[in-house]
Amino acid sequence: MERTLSIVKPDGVARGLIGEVIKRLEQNDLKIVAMKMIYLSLAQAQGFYAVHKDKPFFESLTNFMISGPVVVMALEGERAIARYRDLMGATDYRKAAEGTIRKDFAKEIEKNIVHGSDGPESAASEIGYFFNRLELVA
Ligand code: IDP
Ligand code: MG
Repeated sequence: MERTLSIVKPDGVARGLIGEVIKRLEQNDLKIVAMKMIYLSLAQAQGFYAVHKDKPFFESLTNFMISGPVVVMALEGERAIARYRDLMGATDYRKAAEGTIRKDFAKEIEKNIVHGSDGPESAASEIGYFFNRLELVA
């Protein structure tokens, strides 16, 4: 069993895609073990994306992430990290496989609907960034 962090980004929330994302998680045996809607501060968004702080898109990305509320979830399942990345599709929606969330809904490389952890270390630190142990069920 593995856990991973999922975020429905501000574009996904604004476009009414929370339910669509959750439906795909539930249909693919990714169990939601924690969930909340939050409005990130700039400092919180910068902290979350600290690994990208030297990238040219960092300022734009962090401002996008505070442009509206997000839905943050911790997911659990067999190979949850990789299986959720497969459901999301490639970062660039133009390169994402058919039937993935990003292929089906994203319109820009930055505004790509969802976030997902990229490995066991980032999953653990990202879940810990948003949830304490009491907030994780199961
Ligand atoms: P990921 O979300 O697929 O893991 P990362 O490389 O970790 O992709 O990038 C984090 C986020 O930064 C992406 O989801 C996207 O919103 C944004 N991003 C990544 N690359 C670019 C880019 O080249 N231009 C603008 N935004 C980007
Ligand atoms: Mg990433």
